[in-house]
Amino acid sequence: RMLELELSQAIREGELELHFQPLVSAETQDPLGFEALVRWNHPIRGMVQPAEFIPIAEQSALIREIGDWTIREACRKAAQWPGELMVAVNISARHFQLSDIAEVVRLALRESGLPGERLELEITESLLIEKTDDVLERLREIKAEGVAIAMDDFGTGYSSLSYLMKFPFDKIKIDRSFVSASSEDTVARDILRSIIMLGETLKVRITAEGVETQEQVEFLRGIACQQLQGFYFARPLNPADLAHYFIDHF
Ligand code: G
Ligand code: G
Ligand code: MN
Ligand code: NA
Repeated sequence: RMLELELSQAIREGELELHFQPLVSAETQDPLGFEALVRWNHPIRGMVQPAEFIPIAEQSALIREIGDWTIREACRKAAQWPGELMVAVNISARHFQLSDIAEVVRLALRESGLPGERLELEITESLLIEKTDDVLERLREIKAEGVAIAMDDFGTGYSSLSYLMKFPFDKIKIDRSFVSASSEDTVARDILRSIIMLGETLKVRITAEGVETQEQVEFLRGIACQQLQGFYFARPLNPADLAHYFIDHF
């Protein structure tokens, strides 16, 4: 495939870049950190979204190079940010299979100087479906570096609750479909309330994703959701927009 060939050159050519979307405190609306979202700045096609090229990368071993690069680049960038801001990196299940992620994380922290406590890895349930014991062991190894593990897209898979029993997640990111539905649907609001209570019981931090309206912010604050993320606060920011964001907020 044409795109696959080009993708293999993209890293070397410096065509991949990270955009960063803020996660804010629900209480103060101050930024707590950013989620790294990879983009491919293709010389002819323009900005290619991850939904287009991550699946292609996952079909080959390219996801290993892209994923390893993303971890190292996210740490390198975050080490230059003001204050104690954290950075969250999405890890695909296939990347986790192909790479020694714990080793990559250790290298990324060492070469950037970023404290492990300021890095978070976002994983989805698809990772936990396979070879659970091995995966859990490697996640523990990563946690031992001080790095937090978040369950991404919570509520959309088919076995989220059983995974919460099997592994001590530091954070749950509630899928944006619940936040979106909450504007119209009392059941969605009841589910959100229940997930917050679950988080309190398990001592797991909760982030609500896909926050787009003031009304959603107020509802989520009212039910004591701690962290918010979504277009209401900011879209994923390219390097120039991120620089402006820092000027405005620090
Ligand atoms: O940024 P955007 O909303 O277009 O992201 C679309 C999807 O691509 C999301 O599910 C997101 O988690 C995923 N994605 C974005 N960046 C990365 C990345 O660096 N690695 C992996 N594995 N997935 C990513
Ligand atoms: O799967 P994951 O949660 O990593 O997906 C992140 C994706 O969600 C990114 O592509 C990002 O652009 C998108 N996103 C972030 N905030 C919002 C939002 O408020 N609304 C919508 N529709 N998408 C969002
Ligand atoms: Mn994510
Ligand atoms: Na998510």
